[in-house]
Amino acid sequence: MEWCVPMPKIELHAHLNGSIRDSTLLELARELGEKGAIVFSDVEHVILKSDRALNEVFKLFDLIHIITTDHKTVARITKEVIEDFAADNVVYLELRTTPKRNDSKAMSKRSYLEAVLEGIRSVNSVEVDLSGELKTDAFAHSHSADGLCNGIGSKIYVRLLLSIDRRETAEAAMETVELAVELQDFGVVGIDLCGNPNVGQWLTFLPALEYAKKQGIPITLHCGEVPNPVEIYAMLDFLPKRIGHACCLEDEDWKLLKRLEIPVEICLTSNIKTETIASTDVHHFADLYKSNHPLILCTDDCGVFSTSLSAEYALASSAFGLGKREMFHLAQKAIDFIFASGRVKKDLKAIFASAHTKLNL
Ligand code: 6MZ
Repeated sequence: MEWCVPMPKIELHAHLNGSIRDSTLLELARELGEKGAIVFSDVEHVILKSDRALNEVFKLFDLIHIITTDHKTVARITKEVIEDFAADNVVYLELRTTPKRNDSKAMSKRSYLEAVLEGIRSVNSVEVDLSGELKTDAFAHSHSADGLCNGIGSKIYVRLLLSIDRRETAEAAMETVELAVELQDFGVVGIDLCGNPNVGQWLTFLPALEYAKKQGIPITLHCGEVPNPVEIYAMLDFLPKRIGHACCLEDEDWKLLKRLEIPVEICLTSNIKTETIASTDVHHFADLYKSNHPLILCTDDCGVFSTSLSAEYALASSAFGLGKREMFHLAQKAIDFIFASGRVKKDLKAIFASAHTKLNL
């Protein structure tokens, strides 16, 4: 399905530390091994393995975080991840990451984010639009009409979602939301709640999430990755702008989700590799698509699950019998669910309109 690659695409659910190139992770792990901080031969096979159940994925993230959490590396992986999405013709990327404090590296949540922003600014293989949503910021690359004319591949809009990890405290969650409020001028457009769904309580994060809502920051929640009816109901009742996964909803939850028209970020490969969903044959994509429910195809962790957004489109196309035109329409529909401003939506509509003609659809 080579046609999935040239198609412009929108990525709304991608975790920074889940999207790292294997080659970079191996190189960094080898360096740490040489310094005696880890045993490289113990971690090499863990990095290269791509099928792992949900709980194992979070063990891998603990290892990845040991390898990546210093300022220089955070900037490097951010740059590479953006370059990789741009090379796959992703024209708008909402990249999410958990701001981390790491005292041994003199890292605060704020300095972690500064490193992420530095990584974005250092991308030079493609023009990056990181304009603030409130006013033009000092870090923004110029927004040129040329980028639009050149179309796909020459420019990528990058926005950030700050994630709250379910292992965090209420205070740490609040600190993340405060940073999101403060950094709206620097490309931060939303808040995400993520992490091991078997850890932590929804109520711990509610004050921070309510504060974000009050401040007008859009919120997306990892919802229903494991069966947890009480939490799933509470999450839907909170009225997030989007939810991720929605694998373990019950009949009543589906009804509520559809009535509330909450868009769902669908991560097919992730759900199948983590065994959250047995196969595409029983994946909820089919029912949501048939019901015309808002949904967006996403990668989740393209490094950890060895995928790409084009591969996710190809998989959906073959698994659900959708043709080139339907897939293009699905990609285009995602514009309605991005967290960036109306100006960006307008630009994206122009990019898709021009691609529609060019791709002969
Ligand atoms: C829930 C996930 C996830 O934030 O360090 N993360 N949370 N479900 C998933 N499905 C498989 N995949 C990734 O990126 C890594 C973090 O993203 C979350 C986890 O909290 C993980 O530690 P950052 O850039």
